[in-house]
Amino acid sequence: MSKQRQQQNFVHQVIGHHPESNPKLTAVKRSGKGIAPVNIALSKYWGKRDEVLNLPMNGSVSISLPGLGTETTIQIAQAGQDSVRLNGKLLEPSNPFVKRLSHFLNPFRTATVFFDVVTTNTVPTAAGLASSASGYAALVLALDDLFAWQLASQQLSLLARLGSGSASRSLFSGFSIWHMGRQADGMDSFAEPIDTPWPGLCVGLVKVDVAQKPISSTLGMQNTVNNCDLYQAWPKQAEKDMAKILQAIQQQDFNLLGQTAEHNALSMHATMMATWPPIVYWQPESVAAMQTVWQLREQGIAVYFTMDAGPNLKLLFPETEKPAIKQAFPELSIIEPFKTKR
Ligand code: 2P0
Repeated sequence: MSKQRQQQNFVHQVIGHHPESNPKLTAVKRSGKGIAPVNIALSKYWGKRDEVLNLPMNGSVSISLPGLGTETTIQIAQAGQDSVRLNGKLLEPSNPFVKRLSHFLNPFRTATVFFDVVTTNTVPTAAGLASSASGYAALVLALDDLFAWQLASQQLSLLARLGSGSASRSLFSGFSIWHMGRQADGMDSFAEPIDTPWPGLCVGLVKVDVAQKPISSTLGMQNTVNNCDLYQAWPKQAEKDMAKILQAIQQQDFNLLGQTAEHNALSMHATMMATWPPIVYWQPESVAAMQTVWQLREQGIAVYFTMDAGPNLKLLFPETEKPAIKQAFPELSIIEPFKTKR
């Protein structure tokens, strides 16, 4: 079966669409809108067991960052092609971002239907946070609105996963868990919220470099899975780490959370470095920031870091450590995921 057909079947299975009649793919309003936050994995997703359906080798746990994310509107286009406006700028049809988005939208239309997509990241570009997770989550919410499917969050997560694995976790606030699933059809690989808040937990963004990364996560994972012997150990560790992160959340055990997240991130990067050709996202300033974190811990300050497929660090620390952390990282942007707005 072609890749396109496989993805189409998956989408139809999720939205309950019947090929003979397509009421599910009729826009019921002029435009649909969706908003979704970015998320940071505490126990990471690295590696796919199915590249067509974006099925992960291991489960992952994340935390969403309120106020940082993507807002997207979608409508049926009058012109005979898709158009994408990103952060106010109309992109060329040949732009890889447009191509990926159009490809994602294919299962949601017949050959003569095109879409106008307007998407804005509320993540300052300078924050160095990836936006494909919030981007595909917001797009799926916008489609749900346009077609009035009123899908449950589990279904929305399944659809977002098809756009970008980490997008499956971006439909929720607070902590989320993405179950790896076991089925070949991918219907059991979705994320759901973990309903335990953690008041006082802080996430700090250390910006080392915000330029486009040299190798995409998608390609990085593919190379690691195919060309790294150490990778064999990864899925097992990831599952163990996920259990520890869940325990830390339930017991509000900050050291367990931080230690596990930092170890998990470094282990993931170790598999990348042990790939050939090597994948190293770190820069000298990334290592300098790690050393600052380790020095702070030696001084008794509770702070840990995690890192994704890029050179920037994300710090984890309790609110009580804010003054010391700010002193060591004067430029730090601090987000408090569980702080209620006043
Ligand atoms: C994560 N990352 O769990 C891991 C940690 C990066 C490092 O999910 O190919 O953009 O679109 O499924 O979701 C980034 O990978 O990759 C990611 P695709 P995605 O957050």
